[in-house]
Amino acid sequence: MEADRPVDKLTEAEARAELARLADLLDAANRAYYQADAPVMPDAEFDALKRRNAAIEARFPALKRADSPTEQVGAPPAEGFRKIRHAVRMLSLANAFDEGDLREFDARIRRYLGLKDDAPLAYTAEPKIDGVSLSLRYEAGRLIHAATRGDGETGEDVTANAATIGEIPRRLTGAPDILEVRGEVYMRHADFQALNARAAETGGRTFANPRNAAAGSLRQLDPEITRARPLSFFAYSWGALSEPLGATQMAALDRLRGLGFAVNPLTRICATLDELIAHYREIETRRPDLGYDIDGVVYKVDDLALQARLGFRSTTPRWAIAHKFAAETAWTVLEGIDIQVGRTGALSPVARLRPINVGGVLVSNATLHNEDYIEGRDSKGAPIREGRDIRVGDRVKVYRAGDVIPKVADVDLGARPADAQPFAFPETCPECGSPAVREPGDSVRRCTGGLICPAQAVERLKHFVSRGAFDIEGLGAKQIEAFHNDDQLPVRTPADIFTLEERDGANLTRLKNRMGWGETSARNLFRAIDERRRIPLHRMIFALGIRHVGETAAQLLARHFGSWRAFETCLTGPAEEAMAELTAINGVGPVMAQSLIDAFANEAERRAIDELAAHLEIEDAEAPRVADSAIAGKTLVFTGTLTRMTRAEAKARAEALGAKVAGSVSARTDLLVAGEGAGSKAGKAEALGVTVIDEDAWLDLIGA
Ligand code: JCF
Repeated sequence: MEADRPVDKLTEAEARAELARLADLLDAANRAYYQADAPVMPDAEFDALKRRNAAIEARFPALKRADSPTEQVGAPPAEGFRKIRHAVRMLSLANAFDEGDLREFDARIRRYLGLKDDAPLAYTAEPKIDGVSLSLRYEAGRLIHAATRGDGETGEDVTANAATIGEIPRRLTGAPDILEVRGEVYMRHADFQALNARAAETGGRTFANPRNAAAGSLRQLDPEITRARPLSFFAYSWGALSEPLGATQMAALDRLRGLGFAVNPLTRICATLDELIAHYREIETRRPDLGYDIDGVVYKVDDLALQARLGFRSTTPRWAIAHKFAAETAWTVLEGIDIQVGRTGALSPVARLRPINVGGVLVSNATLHNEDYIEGRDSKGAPIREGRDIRVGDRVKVYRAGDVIPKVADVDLGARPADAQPFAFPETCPECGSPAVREPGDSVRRCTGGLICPAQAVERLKHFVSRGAFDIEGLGAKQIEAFHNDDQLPVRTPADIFTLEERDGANLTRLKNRMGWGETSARNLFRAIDERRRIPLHRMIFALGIRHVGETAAQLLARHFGSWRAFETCLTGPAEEAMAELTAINGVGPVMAQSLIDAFANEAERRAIDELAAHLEIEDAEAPRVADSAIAGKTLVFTGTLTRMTRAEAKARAEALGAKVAGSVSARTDLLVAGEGAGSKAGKAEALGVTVIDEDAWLDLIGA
């Protein structure tokens, strides 16, 4: 039977067979998921199978199996590792996909530093290892701990496991007193194949690729298992240091090599963009013979003093970029198109594909973006793929670049079945039946059901417990799914999470009997929930899942308002005032502002937010890190030409010291920095009684 026969067309016998098939598939997926690091299908696919199962059960209640997947909560969470807070944040890298992105990266850096196009600016270039990042802390030459990246701020303590890796020294001689070495744990192809071969012989579990094998091996609770796994390590960066490792990236890497770390031998200094590109091509050519997986080339500004001036955006350094290898493509059959409903109600078409290997990864789903894309038009109505539409049954080209979601890029009209029909995009929400509408100018059709739409409610809850939000250990997407569907202990709104324990009662009977949790994992869950009754303001704002408000915006808002009270007061006050205050925040535009105002104006949303807030102690936003800096909390305006740093750098410096930078002088301006040739702004500032200082005074002020 076809896997995606519509549920309402199934005969009873087919339904019985299909329920058996789904029970097997879901059980296998669940096991793979909970044994970690070997998921056999994307979450979205798992969710879709689960929904199909529920739909069949709803139509044939008598066929519901004793082991029905509907009754299964995801397995209780694995015992955790201790958490380690990184002394210096562990960063990720921004991506470049082509030479244009690379030229832009270089131009941005030159602009920021005020360097001419032809001024010398050297970069390092090294292969980007496809493994797991790890931070090693040494004190007085001894390995003190090893932590995974985690969310960049806090990682998992895998010290015992890291200490079993041959390429990670336990002792160093001649090292700085405090030294944090960062790098990538990975598995070589030969080791990976041998490991899988052994596992297959002994009936153990095999891994899909070397990256998963490395991740799974590093995150073993028993270090003896890690010891038996052949892991390797390349050092490429550092965190806290008691003294500098060198003046340049390359010198620092040489020092690490001298201390006994493996540094990738293909790391080079490149003096020009052309040299970077040449080295990229060289690495790409050698990629098949390296013996380990890489997914691009990392470029870094070599001069560490320049790196320090460039600093960071929210999660990535300005001085580095990962140049990813070009995408892989493959042809397969489009077996179906499903519509997924996201957190903000967006209806996303997902291609169900006959599974196909695309550059080493088995792909069975891909995005089709939106209805215009399926029809062969872009958002402005211009043809894409020369206007060819995409139909179920078509032979399609699948495109996969790095870790982004694969997409359907093209269609082979010559192979189109005679009976293939144009895809009819639904105009009602497949999850709740509410009208799905497209606002003029929006390429996305959205369900208008809001919180009454179960799909939106569940996605909102998943977002609520996700990493940058409440990040509740033991309460992930799978558990949310189960709790949401549960008729005895339902979690329908975020506030419900905080009443779970109370609702279950002292004996936890419902959780234990009905949902299959053990005493310990239930207690751990409630402890993890209790830990989040105190929450930093920025996490609270991000967790609300308001459209257009991502992690960075939530940080900006938290820093601006300082307290939940101030944030809420603004958003529940007169809309024009809220709009004016919000859009005055650097980085907040009218679209985001309107989205915030709308969320707080919606009665159901408001109720959910108030009920949640009643369970929480929301911590005020941290005063800017440098609260004692002379300009913390002040509003600055720059005018005229600065000679020692660019406007961009001055602005970033001021913001890092807790100041706000405005574009024009007003009564609210605290300080005007007037460079050479300052004009009318300086006059206006004087008229308003605003303090005006010159560039030298500015440099003194920030201690430059
Ligand atoms: O090889 C890597 N995966 C890799 C990751 C190499 C680097 O030089 C990196 C990195 C992540 C962050 N450097 C940074 C700063």
